[in-house]
Amino acid sequence: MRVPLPLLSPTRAHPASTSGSSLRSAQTHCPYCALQCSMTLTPAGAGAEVEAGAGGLCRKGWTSADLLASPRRLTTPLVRDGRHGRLRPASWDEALDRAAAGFSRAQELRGADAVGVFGGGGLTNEKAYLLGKFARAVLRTSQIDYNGRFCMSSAAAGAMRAFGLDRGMPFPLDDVDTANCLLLVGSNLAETMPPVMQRITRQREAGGSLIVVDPRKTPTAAVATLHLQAQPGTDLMLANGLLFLAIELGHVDEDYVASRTQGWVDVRRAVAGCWPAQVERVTGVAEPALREAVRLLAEADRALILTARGAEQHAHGVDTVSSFINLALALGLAGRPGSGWGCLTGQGNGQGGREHGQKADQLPGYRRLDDPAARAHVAGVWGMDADDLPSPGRSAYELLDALGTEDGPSALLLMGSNPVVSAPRAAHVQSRLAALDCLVVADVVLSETAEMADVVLPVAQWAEEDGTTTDLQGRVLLRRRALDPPVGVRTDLHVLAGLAERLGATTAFPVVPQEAFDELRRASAGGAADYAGISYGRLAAGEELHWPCPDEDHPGTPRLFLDQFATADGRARFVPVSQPPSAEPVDETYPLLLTTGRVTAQYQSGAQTRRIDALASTAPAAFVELHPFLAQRLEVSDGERVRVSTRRGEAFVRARITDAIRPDTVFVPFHWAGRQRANLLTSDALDPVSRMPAFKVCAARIDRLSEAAR
Ligand SMILES: Nc1nc2c(c(=O)[nH]1)N[C@H]1C(S)=C(S)[C@@H](COP(=O)(O)OP(=O)(O)OC[C@H]3O[C@@H](n4cnc5c(=O)[nH]c(N)nc54)[C@H](O)[C@@H]3O)O[C@H]1N2
Ligand SMILES: Nc1nc2c(c(=O)[nH]1)N[C@H]1C(S)=C(S)[C@@H](COP(=O)(O)OP(=O)(O)OC[C@H]3O[C@@H](n4cnc5c(=O)[nH]c(N)nc54)[C@H](O)[C@@H]3O)O[C@H]1N2
Ligand code: SF4
Ligand SMILES: [Mo]
Repeated sequence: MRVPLPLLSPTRAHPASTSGSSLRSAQTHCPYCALQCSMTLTPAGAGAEVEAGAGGLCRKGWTSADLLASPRRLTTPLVRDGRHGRLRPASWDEALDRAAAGFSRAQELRGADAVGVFGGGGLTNEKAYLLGKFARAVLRTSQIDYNGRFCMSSAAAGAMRAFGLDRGMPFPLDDVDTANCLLLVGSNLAETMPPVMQRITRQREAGGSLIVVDPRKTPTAAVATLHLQAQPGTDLMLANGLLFLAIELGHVDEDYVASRTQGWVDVRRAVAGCWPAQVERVTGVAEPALREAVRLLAEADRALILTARGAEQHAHGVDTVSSFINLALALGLAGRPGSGWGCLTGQGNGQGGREHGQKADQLPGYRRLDDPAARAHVAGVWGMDADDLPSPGRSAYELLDALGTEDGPSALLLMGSNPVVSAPRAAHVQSRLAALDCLVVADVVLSETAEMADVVLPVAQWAEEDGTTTDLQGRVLLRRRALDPPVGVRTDLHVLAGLAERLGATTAFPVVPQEAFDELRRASAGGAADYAGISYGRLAAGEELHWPCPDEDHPGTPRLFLDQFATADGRARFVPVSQPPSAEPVDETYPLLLTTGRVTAQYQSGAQTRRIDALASTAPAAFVELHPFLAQRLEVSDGERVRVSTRRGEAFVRARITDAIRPDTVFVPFHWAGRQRANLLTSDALDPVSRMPAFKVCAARIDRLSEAAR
């Protein structure tokens, strides 16, 4: 039974958003991707100057400070009067009161699950942890998930079932430099993590080979030893075909398979039909290239197989990940220093953000919400009864899809995502958001999703607050505050504390990041992702700490699985998988394969990077890449505006003709809003295990527009 929430008092004192001026040079990390490049930030004028750390920066990192003093950021809360009123400036008290009242009303009418929470993998560990705590301990709702479901979930599920643990790279990034063979599957590192290309240059100069699997000849594929230009959605067949050849050519590491794994016989049987000719027919990759790939992998002393979103964002993404892990296990790579399988985590805190309780089925420390011991531990830290913790809820897309329906949430708190642009089947998601009685968005800018909100809360940016992130290799990093947020802006921690107080929370919501982190350490202690031994003090002193790190004397764990895997018997699990039929086959009406992804100068939904002039001028608009043969058949010329349509809807973008793409495939980047949105087109087919949407392939068509509309 839910206890009615207390009435709200209209005004109350609040901690100020700034605590006196403290301008100083600070060591920090880039706000964007999971590489978390280091930088020094020095306050200058109203903003700050960026100096690159040793690894360098891409142009998003160089320009990241431009949004700090930008007039395009939010500096005052906004509220909407009535359903159809306009957003108008409001005080923090009015905005937080409105938000809390909206949540209380929804729960009084329809119970705890009437309020949903949607988080993001860009949030610091402290924020992700407290957002999960807010959902479970204050709202007591089961309806929380986050955008990492769109990003990391298939790789995470694949790693869990093979190794019993999910840390994107179970080895240090430095291993890339020394790999004799590097297989990149569906990763365009040259555009999505440009500084890593320096490592690949070193790797190549030392005689290493690079194999890239991508339907496009990306800048990454362009420097490869071998580019396998497979059809989108066929990576699983490709991996099984490589394993078939590895068996045929005698490259299986039998000793390793016998001593460190389980389930080999079933996998060997599962790939028995994956003859090169069959693989070529499905993937489009010719037999000699398959043989060459196996040779390069098998002859390497140290070989790495890394998957990214191209392989994972499919309706069978988990099985695809399993197929590459199977290959890595058969070759004896996983858990051997310098070799292995890993996934290239994407968002700034894509790793930490998936460990501390934003996920529908999860408690901090990568614990499971359905595990009684985990519930008891975390409830103890939160000072509540374990029976009062909710059960697992809906996954991200299913949560968005349920908003405003009979049994879905009627109110939503959204922090760190812009689903109007980034969710699959975006027009439908937009209509679900519009059906809410109360949408509360905390953001640094008025994103397309914030524009729809009833309450908008303007929050501080990375350089204006302390916090930790966990990078793609599982290393925890400290971002130090360099400058004060503008007047009128508060931190996400203040937002959560302000809402928790208004909703009568009986458990603490620290607003000092270090205190939040210390609580997270206790909550994660003993869990898979154990942060107990990691402290602000150790990080500030320059220690390189990878989780698990169970106590303050522990050096952290840069390499996992050296002696055993995290399964009950210490052995890795082979999982037999086979290529399923396409979730959406092409037909006469939709004869092309549409895939989506990224460009260097824009980040994600573009909410931040479209507001940075230097980036917006480099990459001002969406486009569709099409092969010259296709362009000729459609009589489309370069630069012409065309209509791209799928069973979900249509988008209008300019044609970019390039022979870097397969003739049967077209590519649209997803960073833009309105009618240029790639996600007006994408399908909501979900992976049955991870609930990852199939962003990377659906059936599409391209049409010319009337002359006047081009
Ligand atoms: N510039 C920039 N960098 C970013 C980001 C950004 O938005 N902009 N976002 C960050 C985040 S959150 C993430 S998750 C990472 C993503 O990093 P990546 O995974 O490298 O990025 P994507 O462009 O989504 O996809 C990579 C490649 O997959 C290919 N691909 C498409 N379909 C398939 C397929 O079926 N199989 C295979 N093998 N390949 C396919 C595409 O052609 C594309 O080149 O980037 C991070 N870095
Ligand atoms: N078609 C297609 N769609 C995709 C993908 C694809 O490849 N193709 N990739 C998917 C992937 S991998 C991802 S990760 C998602 C990402 O897509 P989104 O979840 O939309 O990610 P962002 O654009 O980074 O959104 C972050 C929002 O939070 C705000 N923000 C930034 N920092 C903070 C903060 O500290 N606090 C708060 N409160 N707000 C903050 C930003 O201004 C922005 O509005 O997109 C997915 N969508
Ligand atoms: S590679 Fe990623 S972390 Fe590094 S500067 Fe670019 S966006 Fe920032
Ligand atoms: Mo991502």
